[in-house]
Amino acid sequence: MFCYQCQETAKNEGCTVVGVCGKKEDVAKLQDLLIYTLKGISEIVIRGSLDVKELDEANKNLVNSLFVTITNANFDENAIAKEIEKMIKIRDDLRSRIDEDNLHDAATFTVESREDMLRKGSEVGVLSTKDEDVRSLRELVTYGVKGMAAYTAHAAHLDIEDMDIYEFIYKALAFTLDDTLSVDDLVALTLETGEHGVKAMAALDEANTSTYGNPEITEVNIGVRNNPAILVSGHDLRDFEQLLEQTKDTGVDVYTHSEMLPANYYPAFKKYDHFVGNYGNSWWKQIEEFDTFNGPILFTTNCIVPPRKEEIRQRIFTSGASGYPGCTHITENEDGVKDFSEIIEMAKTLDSPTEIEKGSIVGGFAHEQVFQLADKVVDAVKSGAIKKFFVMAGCDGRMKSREYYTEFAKELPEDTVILTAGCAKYRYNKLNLGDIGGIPRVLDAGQCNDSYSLAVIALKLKEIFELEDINELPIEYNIAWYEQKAVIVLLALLYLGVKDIHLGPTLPAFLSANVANVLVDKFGISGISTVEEDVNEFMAEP
Ligand code: FS2
Ligand code: SF4
Repeated sequence: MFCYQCQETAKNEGCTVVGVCGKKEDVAKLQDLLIYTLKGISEIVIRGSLDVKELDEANKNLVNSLFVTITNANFDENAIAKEIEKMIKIRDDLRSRIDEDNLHDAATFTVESREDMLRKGSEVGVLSTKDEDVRSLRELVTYGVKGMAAYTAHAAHLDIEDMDIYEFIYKALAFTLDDTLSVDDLVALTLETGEHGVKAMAALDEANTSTYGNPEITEVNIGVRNNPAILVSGHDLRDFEQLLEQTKDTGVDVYTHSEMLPANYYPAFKKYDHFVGNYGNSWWKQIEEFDTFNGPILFTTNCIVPPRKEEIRQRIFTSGASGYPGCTHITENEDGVKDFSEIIEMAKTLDSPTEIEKGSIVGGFAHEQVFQLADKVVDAVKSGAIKKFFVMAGCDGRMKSREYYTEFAKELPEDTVILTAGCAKYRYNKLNLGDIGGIPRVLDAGQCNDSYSLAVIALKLKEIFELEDINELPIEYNIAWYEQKAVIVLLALLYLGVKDIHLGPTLPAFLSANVANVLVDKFGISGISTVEEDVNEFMAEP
């Protein structure tokens, strides 16, 4: 196996024996084959000029399959093998509709058995592209597309779809098979990926806010009650809504974990009395926190950490693109409904959560809420009460090096405000950093996809202050990345013209030296240094 798609990749080079995430070799090979199959489908769609509006089944399965391969989403070898079989069937059906010869092997290969799949998977992985720079750009685009696909899948669950996004995904994946493209073509494709990343996040924002209302300032309870309960992790709000509905009047409470925390900010979910609040912290803390939660856990997406104890595994359920061997996977029926009764019945037999924290945290600062505070924010900037904003969106991770972000937040001067989104927030959202004239110093917009809100806020401020360039705003970017959704957020910011982003805790291993140089020269991207040096450097910027 060879995988270097996430920030925790072994030695910041690549996982070759087993993933640091726990991904086993066979799963890695099957994921590689799944991606290869999707590339084959994409070539058929592009070469055959198929109309994506007519490809509903292929579109939805395409984004789901991409999502399955995102870090920590799905560790279930059987589920991935089934996904490959399904996608090969879809591929062959699409191929029969077009009149094209000389298609790429990805569009025509056959496999008869699991051994065949594993053999083929080991031939078509990342290292099958020999040129280091081409490989780097192909993977950068592929990872961006994976993140885009995740957001597109969530939006589609709420019936919002933008055909441009599907069209682009087919094009981008087909291009990764094309040996005639130059490095410049691939750099251009990278920016186009960012452009469509903005569209994907906008579509998901529309889907979430039109269905559940605009997030609003919310004090989220982080303590517990004395009822049996279910913990929900991941990003899918539709699953969350269905679970809340099905747990009504059952005596079972519901809590969010990690990236589901922002569900607390949506008006539509506030009417459920049995929705108690958020339990615990970011994804990698689940090993201890699932232990003390006592009840069942529903993963609607990543990030799953392989459970060490059988007792915990029995309490984990997955849905959508997520999966783990030995855990029950809940599928939806023809009407799009998931039956969570098994989880609810299990919850009733288990203890209520053990308290690990008390009190509350504040969040809900997505674009509409911040616009309502715009006058206050603008006055604070004009008076000098707020000197700078720091966008610290992105992911958290288990490596010690991420303590940097807690220290960085602590060391920032008191006239600065952190704008955050994604699970990166858990590094500083309980520090009690105070407020500036009633504006909290940590403003959480929501999940990683709500980084879109931060971009919308920046564009609004640019308009209010009548600036030519988004980079003239007193906003600095110190982004923490982990998996591929952060890659699409980064590419989206680059597309929007944001310069001088600091990216950490390490730069991606999949950037070759030359590709990294392009990002440095064109966009001023850099890594992180020490907290002290970085705070001083950022504060010295005009
Ligand atoms: Fe965090 Fe994991 Fe949001 Fe990522 S919970 S690293 O999936 O997508 O962010
Ligand atoms: Fe390694 Fe990350 Fe790939 Fe897992 S997802 S195998 S940790 S690079």
